[in-house]
Amino acid sequence: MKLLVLNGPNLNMLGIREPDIYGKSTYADLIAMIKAHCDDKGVEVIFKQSNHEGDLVDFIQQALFDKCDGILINPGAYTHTSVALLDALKAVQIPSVEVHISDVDSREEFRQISYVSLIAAKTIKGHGFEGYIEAVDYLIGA
Ligand code: CA2
Repeated sequence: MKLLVLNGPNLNMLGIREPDIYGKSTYADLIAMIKAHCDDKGVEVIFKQSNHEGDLVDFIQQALFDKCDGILINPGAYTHTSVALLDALKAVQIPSVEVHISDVDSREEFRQISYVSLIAAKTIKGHGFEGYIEAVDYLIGA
């Protein structure tokens, strides 16, 4: 079992700004937490982050050639705008889970639109970093 964990724009800033919304822990802390959980479950995991939409599309396509069994994606603000990410996820036909650290439903109206949710098998919102662990468990069928 191999998973891709893909984070979109500004998630590399975790712990540096807006701790009231996204918490005090850093992107490196997030990766370490997911890696420890995957090691525990015997799951191979690849981590990618980019601030660029095209890079994220490339990483999704690469998951097909890397024979990934699942994609965990927090598309950041591209959640609310990107048909390209939706099309890429549709194209690779790899089961995906959409994760949002914050509860997007209780924030601005524009955050309540998600193109990625049209293909994601599950969307987890507002569970903080723990949402990524829940997504791993869902994809591995734990
Ligand atoms: O709640 C989430 O995980 C989001 O995907 C985060 C995105 C936001 O655009 C989505 O609506 C919801 C933004 C990520 C920005 O992350 C930052 C972290 C620390 C400091 C500044 C931004």
